[in-house]
Amino acid sequence: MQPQNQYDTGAIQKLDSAHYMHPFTDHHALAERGARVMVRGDGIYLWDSDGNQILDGMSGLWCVNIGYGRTSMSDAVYKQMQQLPFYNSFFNTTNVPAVQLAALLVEVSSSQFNHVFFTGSGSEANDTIVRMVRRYWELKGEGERHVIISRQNAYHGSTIAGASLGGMAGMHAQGGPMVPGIVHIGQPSYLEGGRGMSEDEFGLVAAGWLEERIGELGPHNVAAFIGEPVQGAGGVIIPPATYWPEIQRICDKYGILLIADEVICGFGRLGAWFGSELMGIKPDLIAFAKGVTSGYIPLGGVLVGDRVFDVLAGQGGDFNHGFTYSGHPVACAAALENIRIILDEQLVQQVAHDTGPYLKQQFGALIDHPLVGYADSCGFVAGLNLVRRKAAIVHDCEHFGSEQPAGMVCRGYMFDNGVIMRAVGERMIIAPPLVMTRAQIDEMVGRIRAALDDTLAELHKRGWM
Ligand code: PXG
Repeated sequence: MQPQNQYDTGAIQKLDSAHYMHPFTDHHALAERGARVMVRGDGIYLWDSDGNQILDGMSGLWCVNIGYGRTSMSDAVYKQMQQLPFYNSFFNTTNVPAVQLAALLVEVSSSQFNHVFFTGSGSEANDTIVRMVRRYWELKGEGERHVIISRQNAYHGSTIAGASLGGMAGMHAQGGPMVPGIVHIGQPSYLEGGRGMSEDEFGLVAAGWLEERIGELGPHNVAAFIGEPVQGAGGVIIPPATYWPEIQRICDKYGILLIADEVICGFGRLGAWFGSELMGIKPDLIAFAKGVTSGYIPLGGVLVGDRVFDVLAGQGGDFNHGFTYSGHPVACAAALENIRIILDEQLVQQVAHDTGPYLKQQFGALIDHPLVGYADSCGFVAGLNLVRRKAAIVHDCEHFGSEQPAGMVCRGYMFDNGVIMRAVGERMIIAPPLVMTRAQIDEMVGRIRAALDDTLAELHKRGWM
């Protein structure tokens, strides 16, 4: 344990705001407030430079699946750095960790996957997928099939193709024009679009938007559909059970490639190795990142189904695509150790059969709080909606006004109560480390409840309730 007072927080914050340009950040506001400086992690807890202990309900950024402070991870990385810190996979060369990891990923994924392409991040994985999908149809002699259908409020990354695939209005509004040939349909958000329907009815309606759009575009122009099994950054949007099987049926009907972006949902997050298994679909391509190394070292990639691989590796010659760090030996060594831990500790089964159902029960019980209008979870992602006035039918709940950012107020009280929970508008979301125990779930939910109480008192004081 390090001494708590060795950091000069003010000095670090000053230097931070002088030189460090942060992702997705209003630097004017950051300079005024100063950044929280994280200095240490162990298990499910973080410590900041002022010595505060915080329970990390977000696994870093949806990624530290095995928790912090795993010395076998640092050992694996150290050993690989000493042995061979880098070599590329171009020009007929390979390296042992990359080969072993590709084989292991094939083993833990479903049977259509026999090949893996490595990238450095989830965004690069999705960029790779755009190029793979379009190349696939060129090689099939159907080059006009280039349109990729995605969804509003999806998140697929921050590179130009990632942002274009994503459905975040705020991202499309900046740095355009976006990549052509990408269109968006509505998201399967029951809260947003399901008024007057059961969840299952709404799932079929939302999937039907795909078929409608294919009809408008002409099926011969459509290359693929991409979606996150559960939308993460968009606010943990858990689709009705009927949604994904219907999407699969529609893709099959028109011969369209199905892509699952599992950057968040992969590696046990939903209580299955990949979210697509849980949703009962058989994607042709899977984008992964985050949980593949639990974030200890950056790594991403694409699981390439046989349907696509057989064409790309057929008569077409080189697929002219790749990164310096594709198959980076140190990142692959980290992933191998991370997956060994997930397997040895049976974390996927634990989330599926023990802690996931327990989280559903304990987190779901927050619905009795006067601020909570809706709460749901899937494996180890969960969200609740803050409302001004509750109603028996969720669509009748009264919302806060646009000048009343209740989610941001609540997020502050979460920090003050020692738990990290994210706010997406009025929806408060978590994605805890998969190693979290039942007792730690109780502790987390207790802290969340205390923060909700503080938020309620504050909102009354402000006259927002
Ligand atoms: N796809 C999905 C589904 C993601 O969640 C990416 C792709 C991009 O991965 P990289 O490694 O390039 O960041 C992500 C990343 C948030 C948040 O606010 C979520 C992500 C990234 C940044 C912020 O929840 N997910």
